[in-house]
Amino acid sequence: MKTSKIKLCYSVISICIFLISCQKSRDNVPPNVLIIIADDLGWSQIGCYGSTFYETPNIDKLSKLGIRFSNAYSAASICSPTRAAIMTGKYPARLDLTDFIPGNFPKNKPLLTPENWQKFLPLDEITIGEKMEASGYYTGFFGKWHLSEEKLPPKSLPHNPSKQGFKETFVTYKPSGKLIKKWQIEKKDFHNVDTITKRGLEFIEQNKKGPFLLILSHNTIHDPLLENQKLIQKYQNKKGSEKKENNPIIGAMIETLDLSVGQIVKRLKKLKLFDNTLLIFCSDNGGKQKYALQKPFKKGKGWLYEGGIRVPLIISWPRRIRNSFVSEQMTSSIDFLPTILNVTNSGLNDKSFYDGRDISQVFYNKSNLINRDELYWHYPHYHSGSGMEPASAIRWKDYKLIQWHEATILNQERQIELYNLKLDPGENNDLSQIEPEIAILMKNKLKNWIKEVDAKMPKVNRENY
Ligand SMILES: [Ca+2]
Repeated sequence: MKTSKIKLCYSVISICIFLISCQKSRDNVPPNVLIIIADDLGWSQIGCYGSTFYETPNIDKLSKLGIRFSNAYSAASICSPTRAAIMTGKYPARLDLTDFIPGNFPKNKPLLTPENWQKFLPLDEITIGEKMEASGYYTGFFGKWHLSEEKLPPKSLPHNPSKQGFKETFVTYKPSGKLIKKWQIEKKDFHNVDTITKRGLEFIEQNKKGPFLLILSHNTIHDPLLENQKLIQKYQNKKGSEKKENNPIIGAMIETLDLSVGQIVKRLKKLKLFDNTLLIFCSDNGGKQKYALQKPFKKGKGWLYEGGIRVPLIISWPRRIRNSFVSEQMTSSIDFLPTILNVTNSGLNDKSFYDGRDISQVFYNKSNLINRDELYWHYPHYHSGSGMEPASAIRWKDYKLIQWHEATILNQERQIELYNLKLDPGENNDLSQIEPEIAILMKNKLKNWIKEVDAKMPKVNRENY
């Protein structure tokens, strides 16, 4: 009797050990990584970020399964630099890739902007594709790249994603002028959403044994404003369509994007891959103010006010992110790469330098925020699309300081603006005269950072102004 009890006890213990080890080995299976990048999608243009006009049920559902970040930033207020930051984990200023490619060509401005900025992502930069490929991931990139010197083949080919660690690639372009393809019109796939989605679904299906890194980089909701007429009508007839923050065509474009997210998630679930897929949904910069106000924020794409750089970010990974929550963690596109390397165990012997931080602690323990006080931006150009002028900015704790280079270099008034974002997210009350100690502290931090990353600065235009 006694022996059989001991035997039973041993069996129970063995089963427990077996189950624990199974769970452990299951937890150690490297996750698939999927990054979905929306183009020019504003912080407030999604249901779960507060919009009652735009309909995003699939993106909202994703936020209910993971983390919705309320303090996420794009590394820049325009396309190419943010994309370079996602690829490398570095500040665009450190890469010297500070404007959209090919950039602006302003004339007769008070400042001469740097000319020799980096107009493609150099091949010797080690990208997330290369890192993940080296650690056994199969890599795919479908959609907007915008890190080559020229848009179209054959001139784009030397710097396209196929040269930066992505095995399967398909580069798409926004529908404008010569770039619009016949099939985009015929199939009413104006912004390539269906094409990118289809390629994504095929990739997932073919690589279901994993692990894979897949980047779906959408051209939508970047202009031109084009969508299916019926869908536009739905939003034209909707309550609130007359409000300046709501745009029916943008509404239709966002719905199409949201449907794509839904299709991708559905396929991951069908293949039982969703549980162990780290899915990052983000935007490359704020929404364009010209088309819709970016309430509650000031301005939009192009600007270093919150409307240009505070962006939606949702991360889900059901196997490790067990509870859904909203995180106030301050984070930026530069953090994706170090975070992904860490959670996939791809960065174990990695000696590379990143400006970004691994924020995965937030995944496992929502109260354990990363000790990150500062983020920086540098835009030494004039942005003709939005009216933005050369400036740099720092977010430090709850404060944001913007330094305007024209006023600073020409010794004019209003060189800096200071805001407390917690109290004043709309950046309406400039505190630079009211809290001068904070302003000086942040100005010095910004100055040191500009020096550290060797950021290129504009100069006085003595000849043409
Ligand atoms: Ca963009």
